[in-house]
Amino acid sequence: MSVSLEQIGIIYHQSLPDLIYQAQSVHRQTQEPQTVQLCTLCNIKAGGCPEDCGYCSQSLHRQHPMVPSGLLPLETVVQEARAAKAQGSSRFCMGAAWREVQDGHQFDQVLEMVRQVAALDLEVCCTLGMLTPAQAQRLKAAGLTAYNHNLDTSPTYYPQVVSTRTYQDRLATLKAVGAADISICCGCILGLGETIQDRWEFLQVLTTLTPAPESIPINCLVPIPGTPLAPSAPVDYLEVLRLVATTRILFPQARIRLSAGRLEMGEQLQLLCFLAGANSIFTGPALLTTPNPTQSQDQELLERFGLSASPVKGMIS
Ligand code: SAM
Ligand code: DTB
Ligand code: SF4
Repeated sequence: MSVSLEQIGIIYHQSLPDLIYQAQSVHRQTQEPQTVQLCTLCNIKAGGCPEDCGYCSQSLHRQHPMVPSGLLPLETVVQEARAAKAQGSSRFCMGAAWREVQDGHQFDQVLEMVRQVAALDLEVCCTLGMLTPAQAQRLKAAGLTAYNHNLDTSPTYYPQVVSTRTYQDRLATLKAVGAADISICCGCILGLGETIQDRWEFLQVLTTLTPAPESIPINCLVPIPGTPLAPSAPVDYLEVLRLVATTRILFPQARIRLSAGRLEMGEQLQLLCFLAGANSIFTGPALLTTPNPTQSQDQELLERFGLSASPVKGMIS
């Protein structure tokens, strides 16, 4: 399915009540409106990344790059996944500050992490940078549910954000992921200095992916001191809301995940986003390198909204 920019613009610019009503209607037909999926992130390899993404603290291109970590030990990662499940997460996402996956011992270790996390009956996601089709097949064989690989913005604005890879590189990895029958998780960042039209173009590209994305993380830029894009102006909250609603209307089946920036969003904007079709959050005290609401804050938030975490397999609720 491909949708024109004009059609996306018409959806986006409806009156807010009409937009939210349409998004809620779609949401109620395709999703369970009382539940929110909790997904816990784990940074299995921090820092030392050769890419120059202008928003990221883990890049080697910073004036004071962070001290890179080695790959976390298998037992630590599995322990974190167990703890995440005990706290209500049904999905566990392992991120590595790599440009691309390289075959060898470290990738073999990651495959073992995927196997052991999958054995806990959790959805398993990885975000490891670029993949070859063969690497995607190996991840699938290990039990990977989904692969997160963000396009971040429009093809036209992309070169302002990162210069060490192209949009086409990103699309090639997404193609390899889809061909291996792994679900696609592909999101954006709002607040990189892009225009509203860039955000529509991002959504338009998403509509051309096969298979359609199973999950769409919406990140609001967390401005990290020392990163080139940190001085960008924050995004008006209604633009976040309109984008979430438009995404829900265009992708009735996808999980829409409120990702980076929830601390800055506050309770009211998160509530509006849930009303507009968001139905997942990243949980845990940290995202990759930046803070996130605590487990008890999130539990309280959901309770106050009358929402509950999506069921976790093998747990009595
Ligand atoms: N290195 C891999 C890659 O880039 O695909 C995986 C990890 S990377 C940190 C995962 C995603 O986090 C990026 O694609 C970007 O969308 C998001 N991200 C990174 N830094 C961010 C920030 N400061 N604010 C919001 N989102 C951010
Ligand atoms: C995604 O779209 N957002 C998450 C996850 N996928 C890997 C990462 C957000 C990172 C925010 C900045 C940081 O903590 O360094
Ligand atoms: Fe590396 Fe990913 Fe950060 Fe880009 S976003 S610098 S690829 S860790």
